[in-house]
Amino acid sequence: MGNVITGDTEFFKGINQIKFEGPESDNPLAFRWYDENRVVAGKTLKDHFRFAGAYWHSFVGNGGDPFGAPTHVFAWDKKSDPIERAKDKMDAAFEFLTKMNLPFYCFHDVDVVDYGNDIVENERRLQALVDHAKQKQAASGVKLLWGTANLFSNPRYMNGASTNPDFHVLAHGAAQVKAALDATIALDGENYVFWGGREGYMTLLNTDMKREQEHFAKFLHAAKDYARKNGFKGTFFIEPKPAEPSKHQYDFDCATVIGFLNQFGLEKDFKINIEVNHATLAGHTFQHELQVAADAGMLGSVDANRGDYQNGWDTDQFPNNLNEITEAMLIFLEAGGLQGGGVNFDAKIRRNSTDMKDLFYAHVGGMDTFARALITADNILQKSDFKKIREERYASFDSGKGKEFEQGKVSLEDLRAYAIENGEPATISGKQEYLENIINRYI
Ligand code: XLS
Ligand code: NI
Ligand code: NI
Repeated sequence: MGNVITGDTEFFKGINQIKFEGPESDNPLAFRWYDENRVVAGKTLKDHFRFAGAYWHSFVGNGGDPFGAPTHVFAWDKKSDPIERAKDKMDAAFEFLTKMNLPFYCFHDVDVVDYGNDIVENERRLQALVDHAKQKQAASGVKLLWGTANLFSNPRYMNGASTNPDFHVLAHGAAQVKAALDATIALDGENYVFWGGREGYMTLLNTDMKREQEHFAKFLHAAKDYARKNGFKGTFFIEPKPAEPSKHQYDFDCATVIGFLNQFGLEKDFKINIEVNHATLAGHTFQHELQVAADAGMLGSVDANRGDYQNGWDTDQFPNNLNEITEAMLIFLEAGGLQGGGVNFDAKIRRNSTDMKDLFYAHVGGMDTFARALITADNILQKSDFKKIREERYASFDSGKGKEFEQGKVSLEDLRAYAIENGEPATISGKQEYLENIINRYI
């Protein structure tokens, strides 16, 4: 555990560093499962997860919604000078991260400091905060998991950034990405994310989809080439989401993104950042998306949150569904974990969660959910017959004609002959309920 780092003011007064106390603890501000030093499947929980706090939800998001004004009024959001205000916010962020024992953080450029419409002035502001962040990182040991540029909030991006029909807007997006990459590199950021909220369309009536996607690829190549030229060794992540704010987003889901990366020669530098609630919006489960990415060798990072069964949008609630996360951790462990990334809490406390402590409860719950799920998944893999049952379903491909088929040695005529020779197949149970019970038994 590192030290708590505060600035001149302590923003989260009366809250000490969150410690592991074990499952018997009644302390709501203690971990019951997340013991960062506990070794599971050969690695500490700290190293498995590389948990990160998300700047935008925790220190910028203010509880405002389309129907009402902000409900979260922050003490670090008071000063009139944008750089001084941003420094207070960063002091608060590092106080929270270190009290929460989060080893990483993630940001968009505009989360760190407010941007106007003057590119050079924006670069100056971001640079000032990079200098401040360097000191904070050095003092605390907290690291930057990934940086990104917000290419969706400013009105100029209403028709997209890299996929905007107007080249002039695309160039503004590029200027912003350049500065965000410079900041990420200066802060030893381990990865860089592209989430294309407006890289898509509202209607095909005014959209040349093929051309826009080609521009998207060119843009990503330019960003990648610039970063590599300037010493960035980390991984680029694409974060899929099917819709919202665009009606249709080009990075719809993992399978779509993998196809795109392969088509445009980006597959060596890019992997995927999977968000739980985006998976469900795409009509998949989180587990499905993890498996698709893992099978392609592209399981890079995770944005942790959860959706709401009643809603068709990104509610970004904190993870607390043990069943869902345990199933996900089975895939995570079998894939050998994440490639370069970590588990970033892209989640926000509710509009009516207005105590300073609520942000801590939220992260305690999320970190404990992942820890408990990973421990459970490891037990399932070690002690139950879960893997054996799955393997046995495919036993007919382990020898004889089945094996030859996998080796590409069997023709369609051979298959017909085999079917005739062996008659009608016996029914074989998939044992779904049995397997579901295993999950609950080990939780
Ligand atoms: C929005 C996305 C966003 C990305 C970063 O739905 O999840 O927060 O993670 O731009
Ligand atoms: Ni996200
Ligand atoms: Ni999201």
